[in-house]
Amino acid sequence: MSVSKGRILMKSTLMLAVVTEIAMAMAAMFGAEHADHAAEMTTPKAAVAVLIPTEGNSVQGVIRLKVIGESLEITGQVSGLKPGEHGFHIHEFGDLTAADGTAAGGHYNPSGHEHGGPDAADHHAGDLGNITADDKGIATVNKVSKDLKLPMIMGRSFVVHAGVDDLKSQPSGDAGPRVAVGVIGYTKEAPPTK
Ligand SMILES: [Cu+2]
Ligand SMILES: [Zn+2]
Repeated sequence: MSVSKGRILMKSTLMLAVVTEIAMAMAAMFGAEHADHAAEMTTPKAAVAVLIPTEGNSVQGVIRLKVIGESLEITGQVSGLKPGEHGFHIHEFGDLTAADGTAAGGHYNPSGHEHGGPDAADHHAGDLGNITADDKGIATVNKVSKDLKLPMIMGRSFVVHAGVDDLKSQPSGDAGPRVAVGVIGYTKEAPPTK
């Protein structure tokens, strides 16, 4: 190898080292930026679920979730119901592939409690009790949960039942078939509800 060729080789090796260092520094910068974005994505402030009827039903609605301090506000409207009370829960999966809504799984219950009313000492995190439909079949939802944190339930689902949740039968309050289901998804800040 000639002297000049050796120099060029050394120079280019040096260049490569410098370029590599710059690339690594940039990657670290972008990496940090991505990490920030990831943190943003995992701390949602608002969410929405569009309820669609299960097979043979015409129940539908929109439920909005909004973080207010340490609580989670759950508001919305559900229509197409039989007048009276209907079990209303967050179920484990955001899977709507079954026509009868059963792919949504059981009540969201991360801490292994028994089923109960939302104010009972022992209840599933997803137990929201009942919603009440008026004589037009419309239920206005207005609940506040102190146990549920929005990041825990993103991608899970709301389920509305044909019957009343008795707040005590195991494992799900004997609320009957599922008449509507909706997956909880990210949204912009929810509009004012009051
Ligand atoms: Cu349910
Ligand atoms: Zn339950």
